[in-house]
Amino acid sequence: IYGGLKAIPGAQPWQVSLQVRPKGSNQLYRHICGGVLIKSCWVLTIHILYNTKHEFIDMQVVLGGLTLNSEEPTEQTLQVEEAIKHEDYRETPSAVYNDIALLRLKGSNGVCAHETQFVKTACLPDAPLNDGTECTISGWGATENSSYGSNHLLDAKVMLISQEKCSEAKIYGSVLDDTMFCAGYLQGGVDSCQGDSGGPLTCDQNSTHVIYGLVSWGDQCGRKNKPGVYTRVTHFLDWIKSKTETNGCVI
Ligand code: 4AZ
Repeated sequence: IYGGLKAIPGAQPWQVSLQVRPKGSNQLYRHICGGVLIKSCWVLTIHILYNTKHEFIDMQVVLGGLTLNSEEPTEQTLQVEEAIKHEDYRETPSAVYNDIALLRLKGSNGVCAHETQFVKTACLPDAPLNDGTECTISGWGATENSSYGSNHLLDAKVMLISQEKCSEAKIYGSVLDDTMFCAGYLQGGVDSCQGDSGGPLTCDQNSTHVIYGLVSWGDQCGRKNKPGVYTRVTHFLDWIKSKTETNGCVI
């Protein structure tokens, strides 16, 4: 996150760190991208693992933590049972389309993550929000000071930018489609970046936090006229429901 601040404990309780290590190794798990807890056993994320051979990696998700290099008592670590990719995912040199995936977590009796002050689900949005709405992004990705990312979870406020504005020639031109939207500031500075991918852009809707976007792509980070591009979650509500069977924010 560029232009962010250290997240307050419990402020982003749906934030997931998706971590990998070589299969069967004793290596420490390494954070590769973000995700969002939407049900006790379901995490929403992006395509990041589409090219990974799952037989060669161990994957885990960590919930309820703020720092990557130390274990915190508030953390819950869960294994991934299944990764579901979107059938229409497509990547070109200039954009990523249908950039969404679901992870089903391992648990017992339908319970995986346990709700606490530090671990909660984000609700799915029920309708589009207005351009200019202020929303929140978070993650451990690259910052203006470190391309390696941040050890501490950072968050920042960004504004939803209209599709028309973001499709202007000096911004992203004609590559945008309705599976994505832009958010941030055209003057630059505050943005998501590499390592934040798959993580949340949440907004207030009817006094609840809804997961409105997933960090997807952009032309570098924090640059003037190159805001972050996010997967448009409202475009995928039927897809999400068909894969997870139900739409709710109760664990
Ligand atoms: C990336 O490389 C990436 N500024 C993520 C987000 C943005 C750009 C690049 C948005 O994963």
